[in-house]
Amino acid sequence: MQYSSFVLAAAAGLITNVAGHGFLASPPPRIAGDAMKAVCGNQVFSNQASDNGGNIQGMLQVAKSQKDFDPVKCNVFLCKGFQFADNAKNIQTYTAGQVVPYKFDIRAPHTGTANISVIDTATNSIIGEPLLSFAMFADNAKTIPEDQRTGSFTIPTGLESKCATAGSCVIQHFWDARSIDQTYESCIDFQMGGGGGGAAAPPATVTPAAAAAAAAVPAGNAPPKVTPTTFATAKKAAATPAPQSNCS
Ligand SMILES: *[C@@H]1O[C@H](CO)[C@@H](O)[C@H](O)[C@H]1NC(C)=O
Ligand SMILES: [Cu+2]
Repeated sequence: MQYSSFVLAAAAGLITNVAGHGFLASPPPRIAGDAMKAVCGNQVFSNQASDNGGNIQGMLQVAKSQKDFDPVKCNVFLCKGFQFADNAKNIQTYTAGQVVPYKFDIRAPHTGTANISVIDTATNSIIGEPLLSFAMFADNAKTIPEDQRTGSFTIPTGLESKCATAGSCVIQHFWDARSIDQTYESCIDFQMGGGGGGAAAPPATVTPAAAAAAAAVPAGNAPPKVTPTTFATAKKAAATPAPQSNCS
């Protein structure tokens, strides 16, 4: 009897542990907050606020019946819809050539691919090549190699003007576990700072109209555009019910 209640307790422990599968541990990632709640709705917000390791297919499942989910402003295909406005205290300042150590928390392995890339948030497209890319990531049949949890990436050159302002770009860890149809994204908010990283961009000539427009729409708060590929993924995700698994 004692033994079976132990087994039950252990099983219950596993069950409460199931939701979160992966998230960046450092540098401090973009997290859920009120701005996200406003565009993603209460249910999707709660889903991620209680467990930031959840996958975007799960978010879309939750969002389905929710009238307060705005699929454009809450673009789950970019940083899982987490908003720049909630993360002012997490902005990192980088220079070209800087080597940035990171830690990724694989809470439950699911075989897939992953990359770490600089993303233009206005278009949700990768700038240049991925900084790191894993052809096989979090293979649940193997011991996870340490370099999938802990590593570093190098800030490329050429970001000085495009990523000068926080919110314009993010560094996104993107883990796509096709084996289970779950995708995880975590983002680092950053801006390019002065220092040894190449010539600073010359001060731009700003017209009063442009300044007013910029003030009206802070960078990073503009609704991210959804690319055709992400649309295709969205349709597929919406059409395909999440498979039963030990972590749904
Ligand atoms: C890298 O991640 C992006 C999402 O940021 C994804 O769309 C793309 O297919 C990935 N590319 C590679 C080579 O893994
Ligand atoms: Cu999982």
